Amino acid sequence: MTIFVFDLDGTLTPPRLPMSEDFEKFFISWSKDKKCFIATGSDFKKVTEQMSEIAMNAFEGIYCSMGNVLWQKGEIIYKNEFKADVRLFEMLENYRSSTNYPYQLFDNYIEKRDGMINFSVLGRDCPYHERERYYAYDKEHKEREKIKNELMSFFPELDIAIGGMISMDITPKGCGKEQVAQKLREKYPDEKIIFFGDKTFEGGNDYSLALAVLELGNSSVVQVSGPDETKEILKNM
Ligand code: M1P
Repeated sequence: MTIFVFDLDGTLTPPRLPMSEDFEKFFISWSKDKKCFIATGSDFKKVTEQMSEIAMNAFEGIYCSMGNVLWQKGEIIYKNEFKADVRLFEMLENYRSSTNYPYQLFDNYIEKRDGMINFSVLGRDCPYHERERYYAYDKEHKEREKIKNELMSFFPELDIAIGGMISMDITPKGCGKEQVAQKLREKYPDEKIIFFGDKTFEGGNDYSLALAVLELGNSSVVQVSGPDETKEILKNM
């Protein structure tokens, strides 16, 4: 049997938006005789906002917060802790207060999740159009990349992944998405593992997991442009 692993935002759903009804319906029926997992940077609450309970139940397990928590059928199987250095928080506060971003900022800019921190200069409590505005600003000014590079030189023991549109995911080294590959291989020593992600290229937040999956052997990675392409590929499998 093949093990299918899916990133969430940009792969099964548009970023931070619900899975389409059509895709949910298709997926529930397609996955009936298969073993599927999600591997996402988001926490479980966000997954529940983007997917119906029936669709979530189509997955054998949901690795949240970069694989730092595993949910199975509504129960936590394990979770990791991350006690970050106080100087990290000071620097994050400083990036927030000294940003040159010229528009409104929102609350929830340092979100502590199990085993990781999500940091967004803009703040996670922003409406969707503000995400798009920050994303365009960041593309031009590379604010997140600059912050990431600076933080990595101060804290070499950390990993930082710029995954979505407005934020970055901070974890101890080795506790990023890549940890999901080993955990799956322990569970399924002989099965083929296929990972679907929209950012499996260098610099993307699926890259570390894509590399780790390929290193396992008897595995492959599928780069997709979005949920529509994921669905098309699954249809033909
Ligand atoms: O799944 C990709 C990313 O989605 C969100 O990113 P953003 O809010 O920046 O679009 C976050 O949940 C992030 O943790 C996650 O990696």
